[in-house]
Amino acid sequence: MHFAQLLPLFAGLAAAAALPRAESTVCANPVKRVEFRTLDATLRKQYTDAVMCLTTKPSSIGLKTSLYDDFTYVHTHLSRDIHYVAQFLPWHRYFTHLYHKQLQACGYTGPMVYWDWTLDTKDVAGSDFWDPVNGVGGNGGDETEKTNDGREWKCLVDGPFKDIRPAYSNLVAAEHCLSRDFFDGENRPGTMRASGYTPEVIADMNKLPDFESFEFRLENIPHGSIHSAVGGQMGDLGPSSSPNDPIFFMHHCQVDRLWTLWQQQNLEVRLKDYAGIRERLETPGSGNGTADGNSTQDEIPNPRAALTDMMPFMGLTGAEDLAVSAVMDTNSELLCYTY
Ligand SMILES: [Cu+2]
Repeated sequence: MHFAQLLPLFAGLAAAAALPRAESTVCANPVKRVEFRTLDATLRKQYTDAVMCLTTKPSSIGLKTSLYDDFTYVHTHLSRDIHYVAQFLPWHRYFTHLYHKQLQACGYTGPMVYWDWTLDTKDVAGSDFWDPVNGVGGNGGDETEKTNDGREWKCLVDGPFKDIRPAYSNLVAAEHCLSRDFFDGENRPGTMRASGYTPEVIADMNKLPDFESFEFRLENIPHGSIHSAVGGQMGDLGPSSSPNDPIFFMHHCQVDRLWTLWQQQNLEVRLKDYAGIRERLETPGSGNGTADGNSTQDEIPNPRAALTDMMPFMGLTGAEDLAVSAVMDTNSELLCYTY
């Protein structure tokens, strides 16, 4: 074969390498995810009905509790592996995707939905997102329930989810009412920490140049502000049973949307940009000790993340553990959605 004959091949390879996506792995018709409030009344009802349907289905991981509770159970048990580490974004991306699939199995025919909280920052507590009929229901009321892990929950008073009885509180089996407790750290509801997720804050975050700084900002500021502002189960910090509140998934869909939009600014680089801490090691003397018993007071650096890192899902809805690289691109055969 002459060198000249190889040239077109080389040229072809170079062009393929320059494309951010390999043709063969791109999905044909990515589904466009939308803001919850833009669903028409029929789809909105389908969505909330499908959430309720999850509470009537058996566990996918052999528990005595429902499929609904599986999501909380898995999230709580993996809490330390999936928060304040690089995996935070890809793990919750796939978790939300698995949830959407189960909603579909329960009759929901629309796309996964997000709650774009940047639309509500002028008056978060007064937002129509909380509408009892067209929204997700509002704040918890005066009625409370105590669980045997020492918590007291302000029960929801309205909305499509008010009768849900989550089975777990952190790692404890403790059935209780669904709860919210709007709080900004000083006042109830106060501003609901809106300064952490205004359009300006998000625009500023979008300028961050690399995954590690972007992930850190997104997880700690907007994501964390919403969790603590909504309170109740959403405010439940590690080991977190926050998926108890169905709005968890609309919140994480929005977090995933922001990551995707950030990736879209430079697909070629950002579909592969993944870095940060792989796992948070136990500090010596904090309980677990070191595996070899060779306890030392020296700082052990947290191991660094890589695209080949495997994400655990504990068999949730039959899912296998997955490499981070498998979910970097939402426009893939596996995920097949866009925003
Ligand atoms: Cu989480």
